[in-house]
Parts: sequence; C-alpha cells; structure tokens
Amino acid sequence: MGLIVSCMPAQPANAATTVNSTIIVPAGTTYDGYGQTFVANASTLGDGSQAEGQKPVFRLEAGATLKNVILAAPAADGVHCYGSCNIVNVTWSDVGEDALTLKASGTVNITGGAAYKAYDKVFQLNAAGTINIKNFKANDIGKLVRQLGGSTYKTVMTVDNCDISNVKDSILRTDSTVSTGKITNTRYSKVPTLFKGFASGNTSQS
Ligand code: ADA
Ligand code: CA
Ligand code: CA
Ligand code: CA
Repeated sequence: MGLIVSCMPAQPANAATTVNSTIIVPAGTTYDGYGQTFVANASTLGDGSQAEGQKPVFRLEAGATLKNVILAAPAADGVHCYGSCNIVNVTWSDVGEDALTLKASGTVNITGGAAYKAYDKVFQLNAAGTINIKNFKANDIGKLVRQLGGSTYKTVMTVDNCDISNVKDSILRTDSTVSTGKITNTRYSKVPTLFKGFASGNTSQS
C-alpha cells in the first residue's frame, strides 16, 4: 500500500500578506515583492479611507527601490519616499488615502505598474523634487500627481508613454509658479484637464 504524502501549503501562493507595521526599505537597497500582494492592517496602519495621518505600507529611505509589488485594499497611505526612490512594476489595485508621497527632496522614478481607484490623489509631492512616470497605467483617479496644496517650492513632473483614464480632476496639479509639467506619448480617456495651476509656459504636451 502506497504512502500518500499531503503537502498543502500553509496558504495559497496568491494570498495577500497583511502588513502590521510599515516595511522599511533601507537606503540604497531593493525590496523585490516577486509579485506578492500586500494589504495594510487597517487598525495599525490605516483603513485606506480619505482620513489623513495614516501610515505607509512601505517606507523607502533615500535611493531605495521597490519592485514587483501589488498593493491592495486597504492600502493605508501607500508608499513614502524619504528622498529619491525607484518604483518598478508596482500596482495599486485600490489606492488608499493616496498611493505614494515624496516626503523629502529627491527624484521619484515610477516605471511600469498601475494605479486604480484613487478617490483623490495618486502621487503626492510634499517636498521639492522630480517625479518621472513612465509606462504606467491609471484608471479611476482624482489626480495623478499633486504638489502639496499651497506649497511654492519647485517640482518637476513628467509623464511618458502612459495610459490614463477616468480622471475626476486633472493629471498634474500644482499651486507653485515655478513647477513644471510635461506629458509625452500618452493616451487618455475621460480626462477633463491635463494640467492645473501651472504658470503659463511651464507645461508641455506632445
Ligand atoms: C493633504 C493634506 C496634507 C497632507 C497630504 C498628504 O494635502 O492637506 O496635510 O496630509 O494630504 O500627504 O496626504
Ligand atoms: Ca492626503
Ligand atoms: Ca481607493
Ligand atoms: Ca497621504
């Protein structure tokens, strides 16, 4: 009589990982999620509503890279970048309060990935710097990028080869007269305004 060995995994490969306290990605290092889905513990990080003050699921120190991650609901306050960061193939299937915030000056490079269901903002710039968004898809969002309301420092926003649909407000928005926005090679559907709040001459689209 043969022996039947059962080796059911503890959880299916596609189950989401619940994050109870913010995952910190140290300066200059890479965190590869290998396609895993992550959700916030709503009681410790935040429920992903529009309430301010929620904690991020990932905190990237300067020069860190986050790749191959899916953030699902609740996504709390998403990703915080303390200085430059690289975001590669990261998908927010249901953005929380917002998807990613630049918390200290630097350059954010977003390459690949997508953001869905952002009631208000996707990318929030709370410090001077640059955000380059390339090969990204966004659908059902308020704004793709918003420089912190009322701030006057300079930000540089670029969008290239993206696919953007069902936007309530605008793609790029600032209140700063020195910030710039550039959109190239991008497809839109139901986008009321590309740029909001920029000084004349500070935007381009081709
Ligand atoms: C809003 C709010 C800011 C900050 C920001 C954010 O703009 O007014 O104080 O909380 O959201 O970083 O989400
Ligand atoms: Ca906010
Ligand atoms: Ca959402
Ligand atoms: Ca936020």
